[in-house]
Amino acid sequence: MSLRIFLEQLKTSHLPRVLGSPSKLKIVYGNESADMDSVASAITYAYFNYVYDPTQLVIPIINIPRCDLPLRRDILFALDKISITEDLLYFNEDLNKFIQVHEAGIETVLVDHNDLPKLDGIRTVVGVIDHHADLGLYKDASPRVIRPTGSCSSLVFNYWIGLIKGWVRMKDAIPLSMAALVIDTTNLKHRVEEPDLEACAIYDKALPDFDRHQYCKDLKKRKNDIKGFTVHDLLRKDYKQFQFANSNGDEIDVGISSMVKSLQWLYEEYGSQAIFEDECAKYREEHQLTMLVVMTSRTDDAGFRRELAILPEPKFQADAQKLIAGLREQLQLQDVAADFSASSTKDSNSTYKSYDQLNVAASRKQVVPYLKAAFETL
Ligand SMILES: [Mn+2]
Repeated sequence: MSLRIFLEQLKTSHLPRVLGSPSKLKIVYGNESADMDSVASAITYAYFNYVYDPTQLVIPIINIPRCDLPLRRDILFALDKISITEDLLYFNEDLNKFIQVHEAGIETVLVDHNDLPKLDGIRTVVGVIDHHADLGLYKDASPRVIRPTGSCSSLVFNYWIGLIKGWVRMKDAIPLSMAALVIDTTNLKHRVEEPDLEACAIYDKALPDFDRHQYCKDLKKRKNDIKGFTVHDLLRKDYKQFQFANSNGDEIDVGISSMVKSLQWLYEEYGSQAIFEDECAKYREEHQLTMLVVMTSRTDDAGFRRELAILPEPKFQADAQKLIAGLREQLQLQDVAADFSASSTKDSNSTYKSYDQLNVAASRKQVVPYLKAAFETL
């Protein structure tokens, strides 16, 4: 059995057999950023589940529209390494179809997130494996593994190896688990926790000739390759949306896009800061957001660096400033140098504001709970 054969058989015989049957359909899906970790966690979970018990099927779903996969060049590269092609995968539009045709209902396993699924018809969460802050939901789910790790894929692997007992039958999917691990931890250099080391020790034993260092470099190169992408492509390439509520009953919708280039690079690449802002404003309107946040990260001569930019809708501008004031200390936000913004042809009505984020350890995973807490006190 290989991962490819599993996916082929799923498509041609298993899924047609269960779809529309009187028993529940079980799916596993990662978070809406559909980054390497979410994709690897979902696919490996489904495969290991099958290796463990071929009578219990779980369908892996990639939590984006099919047309968005080509924006993720690192994922295409990792999938290609184990001969997985896009036609063997399932996306949001496939899930919508399942919800419509499968009246018996759908059971869901969440990997790489632990909040409420947005789609109706998949409210029954039966399993959770995640490394984000525990929201305390689905206390009866089994498995329910939520703990900090560099990569959620490590928790998925460790969970299943405990049941399968031995990596031999899991070996075929290890390059995919390893892709998520090396991307999330820069080949064990950052944010590594015990479960990552545990999983990695087995990966290295199973694939002794595999050059992890080179694999990490190859993947990062593709992840950072945004040649030919529009600003709109970049905004949706690594995007998550949240709804926060405060005690007054106000609700805000906040979208956060992560990008792998500096703001200055983006302004130059797309013509000017004004053009970049304009595209962001269009995206904010398209998604009906109260505020769009852009988080950048990159490594340059000064080391690893982050920036944060906000673009609130005009009527939220004053509150957005208060929110930022609440985050300033935790994220060590600093206003960008004056000459930097003065050089742009900034429209005086613009609500755009950007900051250097000196707390470089805080990725979106940390920023979201900070934002949530700051809004609660607003
Ligand atoms: Mn993750």
